[in-house]
Amino acid sequence: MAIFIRNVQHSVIVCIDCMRPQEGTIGEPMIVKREGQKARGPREVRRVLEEKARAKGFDLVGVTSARPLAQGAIRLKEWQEAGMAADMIYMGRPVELLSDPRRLQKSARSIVSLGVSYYPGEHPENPGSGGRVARYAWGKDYHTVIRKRLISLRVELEKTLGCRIKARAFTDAVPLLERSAAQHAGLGFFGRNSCLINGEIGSYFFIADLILDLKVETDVEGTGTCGKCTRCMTACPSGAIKAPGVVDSRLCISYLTIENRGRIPRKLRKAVGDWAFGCDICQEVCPYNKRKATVSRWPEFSANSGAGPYIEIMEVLYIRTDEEFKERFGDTPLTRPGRAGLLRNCCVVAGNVKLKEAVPTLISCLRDDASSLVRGHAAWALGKIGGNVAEMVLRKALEEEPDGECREEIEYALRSSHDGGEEAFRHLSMS
Ligand code: B12
Ligand code: SF4
Ligand code: SF4
Repeated sequence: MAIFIRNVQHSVIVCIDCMRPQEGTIGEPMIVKREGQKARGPREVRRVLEEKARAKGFDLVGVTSARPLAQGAIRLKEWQEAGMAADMIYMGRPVELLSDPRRLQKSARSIVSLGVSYYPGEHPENPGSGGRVARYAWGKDYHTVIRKRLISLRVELEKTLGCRIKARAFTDAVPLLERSAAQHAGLGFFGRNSCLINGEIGSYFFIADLILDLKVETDVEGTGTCGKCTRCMTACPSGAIKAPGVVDSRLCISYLTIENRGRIPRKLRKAVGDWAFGCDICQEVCPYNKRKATVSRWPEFSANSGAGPYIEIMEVLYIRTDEEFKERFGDTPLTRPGRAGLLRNCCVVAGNVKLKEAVPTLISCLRDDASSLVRGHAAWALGKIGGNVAEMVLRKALEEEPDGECREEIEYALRSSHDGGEEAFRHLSMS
């Protein structure tokens, strides 16, 4: 019987009876049959995969071949050319790279696409001082949680199939069109909100992948339809769904509050509402989710295992160092925008909900925060909330502020504070 013993450089297969090394290291995929074991065909491998993946808690299992994702590539190119990737450098990479699994792993033969429901339940009502968090981020950091299970799935497959498997395991972490691959693997169809929708569980699920050098029987493509429904397109508060299945990141609240490293454009701030991290509106209105969403079986994604449905605006606005930030949010997805990004978002929420209690905290941000991004957005929020104290503090800050963009925000805030804290809300489109 053969098992694998790993060292840092490569894996070595040893016989556990005689403990002698056997042939085959990483980079040289080979099948080592156990004594008396029959070779397994692609169909049998598919069966074993299904059984093991389900036992590990994956809700959806599908397989497609490791061929380039041709249709997705065309749509991706159009999307990139229209500037819809905004400042996400990794999404501007060559289309050939993002659409070809073999560029990630030369020996790839199959993509195993897995779905994990993260649905933690419905948002309770905002307590008033909360910044809303998108459901996928209520719990622990899914990258780490899912990857662990993917790796242990691969190990179990190796054990059961008795062969070395070269695999790449990831979720939302490498340049590959995961939704396209998952659609080919039968996990669902593209909704008009561009999310992959599964007829049984809706769209609140992560996609996780194992790229394997093993031939596995493939599944039929995912099919389904939105029919005449256009609810997501109508409900999107910033008009980000430009056409069915096409989301302009520059307008999407999820992008603006998570991936965006700079300012949230002023004309889009009102649309952010109370979303402090991500946005679920185009999924909330979806009839598939209304009917089918069932609570995740993974305890790591439950509301009380991480940040939960709301973060306390005033608490977050007092986080002044990266160490404090890491301590508070370290094992959750909320680290993605960084400390300054999350505080920026909380300022926008405070301004939108006119959180008067947050004025002292916003003043502290404006005076003491090391990031001009935070100072500028704090100024905006003070301008929105208005009042004599806010105006006085803004005037003083204008004299002392060294950053040009930030001074411009303060001037704007002073103007809107004059207008009674109300900013004219103009047309949202970027064009
Ligand atoms: C960049 C990115 C974003 C960007 C851009 C989103 C976008 N729609 O493109 C931003 C930051 C806005 C974002 C937001 C969100 N994201 Co995101 N994101 C990604 C990422 C890294 C790449 C997506 C991408 O390739 N976009 C480029 C466009 C061109 O591709 P696409 O949207 O998939 O479009 C495809 C369709 O058009 C399809 N297609 C082909 N033929 C046809 C035909 C028809 C008729 C249609 C309609 C479509 C279609 O081909 C295109 C290419 O695959 C993926 C992970 C990954 N590596 O794939 C996660 C991913 C898509 N995100 C995910 C999630 C959970 C979210 C959010 C829900 C998070 C939140 N709550 O805030 C929102 C949803 C917003 C939305 N409506 O899309 C999940 C989606 C899971 C699912 N069930 O669909 C993914 C897959 C991560 C994961 N591994 O689980 N995201
Ligand atoms: S995530 Fe929010 S902003 Fe983005 S497309 Fe959906 S509804 Fe619009
Ligand atoms: S809300 Fe309607 S149009 Fe949008 S994805 Fe769901 S079914 Fe499709």
